[in-house]
Amino acid sequence: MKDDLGRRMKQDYEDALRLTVPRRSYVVIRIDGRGFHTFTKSLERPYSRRLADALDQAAIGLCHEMIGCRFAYGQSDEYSFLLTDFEKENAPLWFDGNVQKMVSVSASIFTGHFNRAFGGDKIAAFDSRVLVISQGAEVEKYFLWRQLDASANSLNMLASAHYAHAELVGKSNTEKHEMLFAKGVNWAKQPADFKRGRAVRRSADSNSWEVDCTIPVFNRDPAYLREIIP
Ligand SMILES: Nc1nc2c(ncn2[C@@H]2O[C@H](COP(=O)(O)OP(=O)(O)O)[C@@H](O)[C@H]2O)c(=O)[nH]1
Ligand SMILES: [Mg+2]
Repeated sequence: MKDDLGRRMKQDYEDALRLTVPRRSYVVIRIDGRGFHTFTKSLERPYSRRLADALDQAAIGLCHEMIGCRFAYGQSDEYSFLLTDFEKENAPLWFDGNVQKMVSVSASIFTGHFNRAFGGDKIAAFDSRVLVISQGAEVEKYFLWRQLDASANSLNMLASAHYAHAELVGKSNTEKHEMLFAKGVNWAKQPADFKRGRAVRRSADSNSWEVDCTIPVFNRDPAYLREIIP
């Protein structure tokens, strides 16, 4: 009776929402801080090293756990992970591509590691989403897009550290650069990882994962991503 009931519950209700990532595709998982506009209120502006370090620790923790993880890229309150399953025949796909497992477990591992590394009383939460991309060139564009977002975010963060919100409304990027310049602040001279983001890559012996804080501008140096994306 119990086995029959279980089988029926699974079939009728669990299987109904079972979504699976297709094999031999590029899979990207992006994790983003929930309501971090509020969570980061008391943190250093424009760039909180404490926040970046905790995000990096969480990303490393997740890279260790995910099967087929190749690379991770992080900026602001987010991290994107690239997973593949096609370098070898029969290479496994994390949770056999079960989307619900992939998003829930990635968010929970990342959240656990982040909160341990960050400390403090407040509990941070993260959402997670899975993207399937069929072409390597498009994966490159994906990471290009996130890095463009890093530049835009860092300019906005820098501007809002020197000007009130009302003064910045409707201002173009060029105008923001000029306003900062008027106060002797140069966006170009800010730390490279603040402007470009950070990567987590396998170490040379490929036994561990390490943070790369000196990544290039992907647009200018396409070899960096092309070396990583299989
Ligand atoms: N103080 C501070 N805040 C940051 C830093 N990096 C990201 N943030 C905040 O994180 C937020 C992330 O944006 P977004 O994900 O779009 O907004 P959310 O929906 O509130 O999480 C930004 O609005 C910033 O306020 C940082 O280095 N220092
Ligand atoms: Mg967020």
